[in-house]
Amino acid sequence: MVCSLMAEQPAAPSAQPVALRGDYSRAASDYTVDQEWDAYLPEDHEVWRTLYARQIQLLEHYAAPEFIAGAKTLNASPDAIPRIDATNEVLGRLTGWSIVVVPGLIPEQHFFAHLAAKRFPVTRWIRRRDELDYLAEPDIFHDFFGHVPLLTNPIFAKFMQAYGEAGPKAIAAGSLHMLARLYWYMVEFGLIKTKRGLRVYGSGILSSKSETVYSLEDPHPHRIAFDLERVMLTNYLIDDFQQTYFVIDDFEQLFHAGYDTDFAPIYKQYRDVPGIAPSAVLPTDRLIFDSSSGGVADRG
Ligand code: HBI
Ligand code: FE
Repeated sequence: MVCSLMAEQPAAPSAQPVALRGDYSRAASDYTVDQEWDAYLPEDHEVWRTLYARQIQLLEHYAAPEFIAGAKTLNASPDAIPRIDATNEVLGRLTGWSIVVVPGLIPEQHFFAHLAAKRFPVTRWIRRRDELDYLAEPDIFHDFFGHVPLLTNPIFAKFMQAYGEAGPKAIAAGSLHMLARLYWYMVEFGLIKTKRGLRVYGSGILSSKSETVYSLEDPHPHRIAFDLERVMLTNYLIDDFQQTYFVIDDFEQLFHAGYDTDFAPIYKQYRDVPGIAPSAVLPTDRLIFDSSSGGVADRG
């Protein structure tokens, strides 16, 4: 098991059900809690320090420039779990987004409502030292380090808001699984073309040391040019490296797909169509081959 957020998508096929770890007893009706920063233990901050140190040095080579810029702007402490109040002052000025602290995974409709209101839910707790590489639920390292940097980017932030706004209709249409695939492949595991070759922007990748390297350098996974319907039809596995990564040209492409699309006809058209296997390559796919010496070549 290599991905750091096995239970992130409760509806996904999972090897086994996961008992949620957070303390939900003091959560408000929108599932928010106080961060209670002073209650973190010294070993919690030490785990943050370890994870931060090994991921930050990977960013320069692997992460999208927009992600790196966002991480720099947020200026999270390498040494201690961030104080969410302080982050919110920076984030609010930039894109009007804020972070709310939650006990862990929250029900979909609440998750969507927060995003639609430009609030990103970040889990309060951090993993233990014996779980640095494997985690069954998102923790504050995944949520904060992986997701918050791109919320400083106005275009990406708008996509996230549009995703939240799309939630209730997907639930009503019985098509949550199709919308969730968009989040999975594009928010958690997305790649992007840059002038210097492929880079990672997906949170699930960038909060995992091994998948960061694997996603760009391993010859096995397919890297396929983004196509909204293709993504929304593709199944995923949540407890291993991805077999397919989808590649966007830029964040505008993602934003337009999320914002200008009426998903209702897509839900209807594909209602009874089985999902595409995570390992499949279709004749219509445009495969992306990266030449690390600069430039991205399209073939297929
Ligand atoms: N809750 N805290 C949290 N974080 C998530 O990423 C999350 C969630 N609840 C539901 C959910 N994700 C997904 O099922 C939706 O994106 C579909
Ligand atoms: Fe996530």
